[in-house]
Amino acid sequence: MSDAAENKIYLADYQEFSHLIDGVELTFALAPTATRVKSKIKFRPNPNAPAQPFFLHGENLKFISAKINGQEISPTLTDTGLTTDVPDGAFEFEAEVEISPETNTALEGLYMSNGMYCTQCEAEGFRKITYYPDRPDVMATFKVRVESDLPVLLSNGNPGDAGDGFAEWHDPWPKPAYLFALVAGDLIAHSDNFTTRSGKDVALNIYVRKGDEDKCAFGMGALKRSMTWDEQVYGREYDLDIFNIVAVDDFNMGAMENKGLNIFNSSCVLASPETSTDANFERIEGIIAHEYFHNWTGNRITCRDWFQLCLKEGLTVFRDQQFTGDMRSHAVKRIDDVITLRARQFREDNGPLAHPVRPESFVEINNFYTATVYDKGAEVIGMLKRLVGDDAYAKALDLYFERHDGDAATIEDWLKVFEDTTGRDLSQFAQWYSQAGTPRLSVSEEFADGTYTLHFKQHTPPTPGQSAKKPQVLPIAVGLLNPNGDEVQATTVLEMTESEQSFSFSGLAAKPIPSILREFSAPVILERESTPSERAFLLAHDTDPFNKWEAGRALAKQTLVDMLTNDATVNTDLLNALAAVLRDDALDPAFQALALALPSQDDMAQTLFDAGHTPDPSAIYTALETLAQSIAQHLQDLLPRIYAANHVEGPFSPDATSAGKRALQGAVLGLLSRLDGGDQARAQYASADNMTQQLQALACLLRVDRGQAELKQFEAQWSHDRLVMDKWFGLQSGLAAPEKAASVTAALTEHAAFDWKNPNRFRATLGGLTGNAAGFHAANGEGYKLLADWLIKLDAINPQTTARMSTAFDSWRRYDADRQGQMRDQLKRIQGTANLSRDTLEMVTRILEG
Ligand code: B3K
Ligand code: ZN
Repeated sequence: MSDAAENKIYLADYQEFSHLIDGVELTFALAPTATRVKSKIKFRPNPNAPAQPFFLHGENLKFISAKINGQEISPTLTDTGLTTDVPDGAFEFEAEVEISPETNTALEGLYMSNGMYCTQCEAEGFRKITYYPDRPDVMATFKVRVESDLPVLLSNGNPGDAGDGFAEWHDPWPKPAYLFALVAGDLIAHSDNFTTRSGKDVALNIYVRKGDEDKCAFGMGALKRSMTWDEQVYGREYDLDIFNIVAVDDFNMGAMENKGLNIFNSSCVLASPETSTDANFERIEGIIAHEYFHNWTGNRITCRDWFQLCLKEGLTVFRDQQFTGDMRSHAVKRIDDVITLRARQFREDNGPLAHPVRPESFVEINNFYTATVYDKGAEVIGMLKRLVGDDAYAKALDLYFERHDGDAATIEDWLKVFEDTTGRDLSQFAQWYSQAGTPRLSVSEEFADGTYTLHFKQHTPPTPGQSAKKPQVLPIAVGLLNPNGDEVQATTVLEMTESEQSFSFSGLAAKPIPSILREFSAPVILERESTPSERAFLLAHDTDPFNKWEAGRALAKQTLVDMLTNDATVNTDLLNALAAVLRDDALDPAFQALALALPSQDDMAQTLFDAGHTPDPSAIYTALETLAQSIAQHLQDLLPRIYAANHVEGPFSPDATSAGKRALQGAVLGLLSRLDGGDQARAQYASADNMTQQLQALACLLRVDRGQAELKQFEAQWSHDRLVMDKWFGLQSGLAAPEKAASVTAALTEHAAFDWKNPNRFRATLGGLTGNAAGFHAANGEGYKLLADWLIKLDAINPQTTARMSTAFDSWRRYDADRQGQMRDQLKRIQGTANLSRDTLEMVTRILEG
């Protein structure tokens, strides 16, 4: 890692900051290129800190002046901060700096988006606003005065004085600087209120740009549902008089949980039936819940240092997953979450970027907001809950909130509340936080004299920097079915702690069919030999909805692997099993839609690679097309009936039942279009009164190489709506035929509406290409080159989004020598770019060396 390695930060080097803070006062005189920030900070020595020079972070700040106890000082200034001599006891530090929000294209710190000022401080953006100990374990109360002629001036906490050209805010809850926020703009509020269960009134507002006010109602409902749920399920009440959400168009990620002032990417809060799909509605509800839940898991209890990021993110993801399950369907939510986990986290955990849920070193912390920290972090909590049981989990959480409210805590603190609640020794379980890589769990079985035994073996392949792995604690939820399809053993959790371990079930009349890893009870790759007919049996009979779906998924994957490696024809067990799923009216349509969906190209590439083959992206694409065509033909008599039966009457509602029917209709439409050349899709497009169905139809048409007229119509209809136009861009790069994907994407980047500085538009367009696996990996290397060209260009203005998108190359070692060479060349070209950001340099270096 050469240069980058010199700036590595290590968990083992943690030490406390020299001082504690008794209060912070900030005054912002806003101006696009010359905002003045005055700070007054009351410091007192921290008795627990080791001796160290007094250092405040500060980056890209124009220093105007600083004082200690009213006396002007001349501190030592560097690119990263300020050092000065300080008195022995308590003192007041004052500074004045100038910053330029308008030219801040990195979207970190204080920046501008469409004439509005906003902030993003997590993880280390506050140091771009003023000099400060910008670390999560330094917590303080903030008073903020915002001066500007703009009509809406917001910050954290409760409102104070306001008048012509200014507003003051006071946040009574001590917080780290990463939770600081400020917004100023010409905004409209969609307002409501909420009474907490102890009777406290809270004013709620969603602030948006003019024209977006009709897209706030769903988000407001989601916020109120989240507030109620957190009271009912976790006993957590809101703690300020006001809760504000602001929608911003230019944002590097989804949303941010700043205390009392959540800032959202507009794509994650604005919703209407005409412009948002069912998936958008569900995601918006989930993200609003996630940010709201951070008020307790993240804000009231924060992280001691950034290595502990999973403490707040894993837990908050776990909580938002529970919430969505409660609001919609647990079965469907679990399947969706596992699909995402495998697509993002397993890919990460099995490639050069693999790292533990709690990493031990980093160069740029923004590169560690990963699927491993978030999604595997949530899986670890799910396992813990399963191991200790629901009651103990609830008790442990109560103790966590009681013991650590107001703390900057660690994973050790988190595990200790579980140990204290249950008396369990969690030292082996703690390895889930420190050991990277996805365990492989293999199983063989034995049946004799009515006793059925499962022999398990686990091993975790090496990951960068960790060659030797230890066995993990695995909760393996198992059920048994008899050959008639009746359940003879209800779900029971086997606790595996060794490399090899066996578990027996006695008193069985016949050899049962096992359903292993129900609900996907541990984030492992299950390796089990099985036959297509046994998988079809489980798809028909398993009482666990996750494993029922999983049986179908495994059957489809097995068929595809056989087609790709043995020239096999499509397996008829799969076709018959899918027909049975569609005919079963007792099934939830959302589940039926999931059962009809095929594994992704990327999933197949990883599966083949794991099985010792070199994946050919073009062959995978063709096999998936062939399989979809066979399914369509096999189900052709059923499809029109299912399509009609799932028509949702009446005005659009985004509820789970209606969304499930539309999802099934969409899946069926995809198959029908392979038979009718897109006629039904064209009819659906013409009559659609909501974005779900309009977009489904357009996607189906593009997949069968039609829809050019509809694409034009769509553009004319929606050119005024930036979020809908993101879909228009993404659909074209995402669904272009493999040989055309790079040229279609290149043409899109020439389109007048391609604003490459807007992260949503950039991600939609280039992310569409990278998600189009056969197109991105086209043998001529055009996809790789186009992405690298754009990453190099974007890095100069927005390192965070660039670094994030460079992960498209992280699977490079899976492929043939030509593709490997082409990807390596592009990675080296990026790496060698002059003035490359620390963010992107760290990522491409890890990808190349890992
Ligand atoms: N905590 C923020 C993510 C901040 C990302 C900084 N690069 C959003 C969330 O997880 O809720
Ligand atoms: Zn979060």
